[in-house]
Amino acid sequence: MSTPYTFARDAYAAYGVDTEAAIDQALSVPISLHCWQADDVRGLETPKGPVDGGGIMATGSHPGRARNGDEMRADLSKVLTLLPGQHRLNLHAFYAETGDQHVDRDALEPQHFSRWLDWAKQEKIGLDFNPTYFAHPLASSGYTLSHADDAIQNFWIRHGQASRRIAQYFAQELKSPAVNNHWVPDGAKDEPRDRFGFRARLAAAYDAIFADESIDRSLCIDAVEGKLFGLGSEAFVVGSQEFYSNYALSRDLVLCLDLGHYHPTESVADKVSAHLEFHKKLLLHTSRPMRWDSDHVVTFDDQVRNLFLEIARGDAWNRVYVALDFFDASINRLAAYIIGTRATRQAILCGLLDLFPAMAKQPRAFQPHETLAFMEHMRALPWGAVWDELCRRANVPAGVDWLAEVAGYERDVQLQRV
Ligand code: RNT
Ligand code: ZN
Repeated sequence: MSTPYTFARDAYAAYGVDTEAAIDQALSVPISLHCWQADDVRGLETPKGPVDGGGIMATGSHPGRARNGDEMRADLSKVLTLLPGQHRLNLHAFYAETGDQHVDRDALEPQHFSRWLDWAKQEKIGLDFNPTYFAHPLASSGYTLSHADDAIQNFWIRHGQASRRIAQYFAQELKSPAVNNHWVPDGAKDEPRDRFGFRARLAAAYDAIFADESIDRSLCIDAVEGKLFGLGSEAFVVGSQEFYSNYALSRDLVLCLDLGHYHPTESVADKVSAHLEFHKKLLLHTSRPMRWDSDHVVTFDDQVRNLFLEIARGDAWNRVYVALDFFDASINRLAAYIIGTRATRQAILCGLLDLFPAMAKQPRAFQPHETLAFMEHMRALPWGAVWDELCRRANVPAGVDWLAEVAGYERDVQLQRV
């Protein structure tokens, strides 16, 4: 019997593309869900740090935000039932749960995340980690690891060191390497007098963090993330793209590319082969910058599609870690997760449905206009029917059939949070 999927399978087979293999592989790529969409990047510390989020900000006041770790985990568990494929959870250090006790960032230990770890075991997923170098009184000057005051800089170095011990512990407990991503907000709103000093101090601080030989680098996978600018760091970002590309390469660390961290006309897809010629691995933060690094929910846009098409063309699946990074407080937060994660996996699937590998076996080379014509044709091919089949095989709702689940959960759970 002919179904939308068999029709699509045959349409792709005509170009030598195996949709069955694409579905299997697309399901197997782990996507790390960022915990911070669930609570609008607030964190669970008591007392809560300053509202200043280091230049990142969730806007909106849709009701139903998770107010504590239990609510976050409940929301994330629900989300996971509505997503196809392999997932992980990406935790930030300020989601430690320390009860009545105040534990500062430099004193955090694995035990402060035991509830997250238990949850990850129950969900059978791996954990990733991020030191939190923002939303803290010692970050209010706008500088952390590059701070000129030794006492402040050392505090953040100790936090970075603690984060690696925590990531390593997660990896050991869950038998799955944990990516530990370092991003600092350090920078200046207006033209600084000194740039050299800040960059020298940032490199020295990271060197102190990564010098800890008790950390097994095959368990704690350290990544570093640069950006172009932030709110309050418009003129100068200490950890710029060039800084981190050079730093990661020279220290054998993973470089993180966030889709929102470039000038809007730059193509992140184009950067992949340039970096992978030299770097061993990349961490990808999928996001959607709208006019600026606004961290909108990821959609199936050209940036995301082209990024994963490029990963597929380089057969670089084992050289990238895929993680999400967006936060929108103006819409239902479960839906935000589901839309953004599905869009990311749809782009992975479409990368795997690329027509060109099979066509490259043809005896004659393509002319540029033919390449362009096939690229356009790929948009029109019935990938949506392949996606729906992927969802069915993963036993999750296809299409937008998950909306009813989100509506029920909003009514019964989220809107009861008053
Ligand atoms: C900030 C970076 C960073 C953060 C998270 C919360 O611009 O993208 O990844 O979004 O650490
Ligand atoms: Zn990011």
